[in-house]
Amino acid sequence: MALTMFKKKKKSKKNQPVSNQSHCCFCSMQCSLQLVQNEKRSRMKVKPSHDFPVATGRLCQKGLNSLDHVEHKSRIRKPLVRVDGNVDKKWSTTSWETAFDQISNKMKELQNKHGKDSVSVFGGGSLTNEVSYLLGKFTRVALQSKYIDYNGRYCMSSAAAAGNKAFGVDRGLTLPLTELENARYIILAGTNIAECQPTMMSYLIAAKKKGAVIVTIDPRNTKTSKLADIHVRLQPGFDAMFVNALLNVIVNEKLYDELFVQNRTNGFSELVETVKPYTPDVVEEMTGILAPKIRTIARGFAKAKTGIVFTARGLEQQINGVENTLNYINLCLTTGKIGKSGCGFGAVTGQANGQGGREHGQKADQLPGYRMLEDQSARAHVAKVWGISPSELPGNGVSAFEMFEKINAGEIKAMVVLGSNPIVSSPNNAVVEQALKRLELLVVVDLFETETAEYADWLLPGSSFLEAEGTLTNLEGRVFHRAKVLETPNENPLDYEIICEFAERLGRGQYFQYHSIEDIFNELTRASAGGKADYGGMTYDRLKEEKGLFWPCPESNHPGTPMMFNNRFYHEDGKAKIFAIKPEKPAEPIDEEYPYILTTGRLANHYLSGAQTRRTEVLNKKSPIPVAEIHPWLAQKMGLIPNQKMKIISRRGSLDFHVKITEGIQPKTIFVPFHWGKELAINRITNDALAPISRMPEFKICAVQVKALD
Ligand SMILES: Nc1nc2c(c(=O)[nH]1)N[C@H]1C(S)=C(S)[C@@H](COP(=O)(O)OP(=O)(O)OC[C@H]3O[C@@H](n4cnc5c(=O)[nH]c(N)nc54)[C@H](O)[C@@H]3O)O[C@H]1N2
Ligand SMILES: Nc1nc2c(c(=O)[nH]1)N[C@H]1C(S)=C(S)[C@@H](COP(=O)(O)OP(=O)(O)OC[C@H]3O[C@@H](n4cnc5c(=O)[nH]c(N)nc54)[C@H](O)[C@@H]3O)O[C@H]1N2
Ligand code: SF4
Ligand SMILES: [Mo]
Repeated sequence: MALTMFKKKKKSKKNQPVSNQSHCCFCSMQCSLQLVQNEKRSRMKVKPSHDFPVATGRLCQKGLNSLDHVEHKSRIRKPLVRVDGNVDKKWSTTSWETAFDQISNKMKELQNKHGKDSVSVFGGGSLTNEVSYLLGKFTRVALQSKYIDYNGRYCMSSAAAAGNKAFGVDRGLTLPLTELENARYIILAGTNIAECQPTMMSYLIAAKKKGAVIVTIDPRNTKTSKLADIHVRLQPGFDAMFVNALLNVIVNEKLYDELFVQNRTNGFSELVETVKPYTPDVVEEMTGILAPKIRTIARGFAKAKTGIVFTARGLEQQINGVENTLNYINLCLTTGKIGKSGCGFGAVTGQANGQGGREHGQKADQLPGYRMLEDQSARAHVAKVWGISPSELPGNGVSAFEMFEKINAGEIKAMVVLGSNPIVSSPNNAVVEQALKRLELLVVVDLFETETAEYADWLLPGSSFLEAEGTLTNLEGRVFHRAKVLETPNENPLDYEIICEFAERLGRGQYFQYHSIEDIFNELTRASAGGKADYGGMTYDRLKEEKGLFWPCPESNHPGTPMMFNNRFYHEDGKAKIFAIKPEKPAEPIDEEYPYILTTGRLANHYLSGAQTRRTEVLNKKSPIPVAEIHPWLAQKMGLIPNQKMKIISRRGSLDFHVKITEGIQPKTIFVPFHWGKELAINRITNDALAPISRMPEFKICAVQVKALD
């Protein structure tokens, strides 16, 4: 059988606009970069660019080195299949034709035997809007399966749930970054911007120069907290209680904005009751955070003319992450600091397209434009755009981690992983390992043989950010166009072409007739039109000319919406909801047997599962292995001396680490970065307890024992 779709298109591809302008593939800042010829070595080189309004002319070290992994010798350049069905874990190269044929036949065979839902898809937040959208459509229309979810579940799901509950919509930042310098008080909770969105620091520095007070809240002294006027070093898991103390002061001292509360919110009276017991003195007793410090922050924020609160994964990746986030939102809602210049709330999105990736149907319960899969009118709208009957659309699937549980339960037999490395990034990853081994068909589409791909039956070459044109949505909600700069190695098909080809082979090609990536975007805008994340008024031409547009942008003459909630929130009555939060314990509180708290997170030099940055020499040299950060008090208690290794033991297993002893961490807390695989993967021992609403795993808290090693 001849290759159906992409071959044809390859031939008709003419005058593809060539650009040397792109955007970094790593974090949600999406800084612009340019590829220039390096005269000495006749190689290309990355330089900052002035082609984008955000962080103009700036790149951090990850961006500057982002070409390295693209050109890396270990890039997968041809489709690979296991020799003799995986016995020795050896690969052999094969043709695309064979790969498409054999994989789609296996999918059909499994679906005939076990039902449509036996084949699943696991996507990612680095993918363009178009590929994210297409993965959702592919799962529901070509596979006709309900099982799709993606790595953003591990990332933004608690923030998304909180945004939806409080505001009626989830847009990470409710304001553009340029508003930071208009803020006079900035609270940064569980967000290490200096390492995770480094080029945002210039906005914070500008705010500080104009007189803003900056408060950071983190169990560690971070590179971000260096910029802070006040740093609150709390034990992981105590955010909700700490914020209740702030709200207690705001209520008791009548520092709230009465008019705003009355006209634009519901739920204030419950909050007043709930925060009553959490006086600064009581909370000092329970958390060690001094009462005067609590009062200073509460008064400072409430009385400031303008103020902004940002949160990130520190307090979101917990089983109480939704509630933690809601409480920080309460600071903005009670003081009227939202919907006007210099004010707002932001959950700082993480991945390159972490924002767009969660809007267009990669989530188990969502359709494009944030429509809900089980809402009848949403189904009708999207089915019409897709040319199918609403009854053909499957219902809700399950969250990312739960898909692995479904594999272990025998319900899911096959998985396509495109844009994630879940054995490194999922909690309690023994569950994932068991699942990957159990799958009858695992297809990984990636640039590299990742730790996850080691379990795959098929490994197909994925396209890098420099090769794939498309749109992405940055942390502000700004949708922009990223041009193609390089061809894929061996003229391999792009991710979207691979997906379309599978659809064709599954007999559903009629629904995937695109001539370019722009075609997919145009369909996405129609599918999202009328939804909350409305891209209806966007076109490639507009995105290119206007250097991006903020959603919602419903009409072709609509200017986009940089600042949210100026006049109304997204709930039916136009008001925001204040949720009174009673602080709850983590899934695994510390006890006598497991007396310390393990928390996990990031380093400036590595990105997520490390698939890309561990292959980037300059970065990997700086951070070659994970090092556990501990307080001198804990080191002394263990009898640990510098250069000695330690063992960290959780209820799920144990791992050995080199140690960094630092005053800059809450004494009972241990911090370990998660960018490594196998015996260096901290996710071997993290807790897979999931938040009830968002299904977010508790990456940030688990109880551990520690031991100094000889
Ligand atoms: N260099 C680099 N940059 C990245 C990434 C990367 O891997 N590397 N990943 C990107 C992605 S996908 C994401 S989601 C973002 C994540 O960005 P962040 O959320 O900022 O990163 P983390 O290091 O996971 O966590 C932030 C902080 O939370 C603190 N913390 C832990 N427990 C608690 C708690 O209970 N309460 C509070 N208040 N703080 C706590 C940690 O000490 C840590 O400093 O970064 C993005 N940018
Ligand atoms: N313990 C602990 N675990 C965590 C977290 C934590 O704080 N602590 N944070 C969680 C968070 S916030 C996140 S976002 C997850 C992320 O975790 P992962 O999903 O594992 O993240 P990545 O390493 O970005 O994996 C992306 C993979 O896709 C490939 N890739 C990149 N771009 C493309 C593309 O365009 N096409 C194709 N085909 N492939 C591509 C890369 O090579 C890489 O292998 O980790 C989560 N896990
Ligand atoms: S700040 Fe983020 S987007 Fe910008 S260069 Fe660094 S990693 Fe890339
Ligand atoms: Mo993330």
